[in-house]
Amino acid sequence: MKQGKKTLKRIMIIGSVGAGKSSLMQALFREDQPARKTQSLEYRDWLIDTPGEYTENPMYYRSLMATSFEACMLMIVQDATAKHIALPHGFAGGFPIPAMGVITKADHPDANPERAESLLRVAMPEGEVWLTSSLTKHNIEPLRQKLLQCLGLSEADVGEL
Ligand SMILES: Nc1nc2c(ncn2[C@@H]2O[C@H](COP(=O)(O)OP(=O)(O)OP(=O)(O)O)[C@@H](O)[C@H]2O)c(=O)[nH]1
Ligand SMILES: [Mg+2]
Repeated sequence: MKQGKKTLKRIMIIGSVGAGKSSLMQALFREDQPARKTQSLEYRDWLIDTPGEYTENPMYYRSLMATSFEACMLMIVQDATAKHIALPHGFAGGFPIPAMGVITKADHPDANPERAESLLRVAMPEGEVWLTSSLTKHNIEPLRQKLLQCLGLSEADVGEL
């Protein structure tokens, strides 16, 4: 293993309540059980899941910022069916790490990926945007490979975490 468990930086997931962050995390971990409401910061092997309230309430921004020092990438999750984004203009620029966007619920009949991308661009003017579905698993495996690459981990490393 290249990095010890204690020093491994993780991917930090943020986004509105119900945006699909925990479902996405479980899909990325190849797990099948449905996500439960996230109550607090949840550290997994190479990801940090956050409650949507942390994204929606500026009172928690300080906590998000502090947690981001344990991460190497900010993943901003946007629900493809949502008409708003909870984050202010240029939010990603306030973090010491690069950001990427992930649009969830691509399978949904009300999904509007173009709208979701333009909403994401409010908070995150630069960086890759991926379209996914945790239900159909659209783009989940390619995204997993991309994230592991960012973390400098191989599938064999992940098995050892
Ligand atoms: N159709 C569809 N529904 C999804 C998808 N991902 C999540 N959902 C649904 O969206 C709801 C919220 O999903 P969660 O993963 O719990 O959302 P979250 O962002 O973790 O929410 P908080 O923990 O409250 O911040 C659940 O009912 C999921 O089943 C998806 O890709 N497609
Ligand atoms: Mg959650």
